Amino acid sequence: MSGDNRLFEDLAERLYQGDSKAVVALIEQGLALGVSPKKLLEQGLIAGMATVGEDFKCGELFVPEIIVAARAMHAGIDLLRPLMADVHTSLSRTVILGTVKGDLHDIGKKLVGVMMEGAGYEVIDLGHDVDPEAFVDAVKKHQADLVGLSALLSTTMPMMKTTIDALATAGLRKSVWVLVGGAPVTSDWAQEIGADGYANDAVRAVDRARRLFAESNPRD
Ligand code: B1M
Repeated sequence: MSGDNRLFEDLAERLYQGDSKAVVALIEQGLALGVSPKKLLEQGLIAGMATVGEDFKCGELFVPEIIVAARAMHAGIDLLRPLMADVHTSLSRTVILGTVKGDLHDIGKKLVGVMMEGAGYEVIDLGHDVDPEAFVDAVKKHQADLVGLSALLSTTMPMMKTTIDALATAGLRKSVWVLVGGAPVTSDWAQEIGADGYANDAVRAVDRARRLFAESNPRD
C-alpha cells in the first residue's frame, strides 16, 4: 500500500513537472503491478493537476507551465482511457465546452477543458465558432451536466445569451448548468444573461463547476 502511495506521489510530481515520458512510464509500472487504472487516474493524474491548479491560483505557476502539465496529463489519460471501463464511473459529470458562434479564440477554453478533465469530469469540447444548436444537440446527446461557454470578443458576448436562450427553448435549461468566461466577460454579464456562474480563469472555472455540482439541480 505504501508502495502504491509512493507511486501516486511520483506520478503527481512528474505530471506537475510536465514530464510526459515519466508519467507514461509510471502508469505502465503501476499497471504492471496491478494498480487499478481508476486509482492511477484519481490519486496520480487528478491529484497532480489539482496541485497545478492551486499553484496557478497563488501565482507560482503560469499558463505555459499549465500547458506542459496538461500535455503530460493527456499522455496519461490516453494510456488509461482504452484500458478502463471504470474511468467513466469516475468521470462522474459531463461538461460540454465551446467558444460561441462567431468567435475563433480557443486557447483559454482549451485550458478550461484541461482543468475540468484534470478534476475528473468528462469533457466534450465542441471547439470554436460553435452554433447554439450544436450546444443544444450536444447537451441532449451526452446528457450533460454543465455547458461552458467561452467568448473573447465583446462582439460575440451576446451570442452567450443567444445560446442560453436556445437551451431554454429546447427545454434544457432546468437540467443543465451554464458557466461563462473569457477575457471580456464579467460576473455582472453572467448574471444579466442568466448564466449560473462565471469564472475568470481555468482553475476558478473548476471551482465554480464544483460548487454548482454540489447544488441539487440547476435553476431549482
Ligand atoms: Co484575437 N483578439 N482577434 N486572435 N486575440 C483578442 C481577444 C483582443 C483582446 C486583442 C486586442 O485587441 N488587444 C481583441 C478583442 C477585443 C475585444 O473584443 N474585447 C481581439 C481581436 C479584435 C481579434 C480579431 C477581431 C482581430 C482581427 O481580425 N481584426 C480576430 C477575431 C477572429 C474571430 O474570433 N472571429 C482575432 C483573431 C485572433 C487569432 C485567430 C489570430 C488568435 C486566436 C487563436 C486561437 O485562439 N486559436 C487571437 C489571439 C491569440 C488573441 C490574443 C492575443 C490572445 C488570446 C489568448 O489566447 N489568451 C488576445 C489578446 C490578449 O488576450 N492579450 C486577442 C491566452 C488565454 C490563456 O487567455 O483566452 O483570456 P484567455 O482565457 C483565460 C480566461 O479568459 C478564462 O480562462 C482562460 C485561462 O485561464 N476563460 C474562461 C476563457 N474561457 C473561459 C470559459 C469559462 C471560464 C473561464 O467557463 C466556461
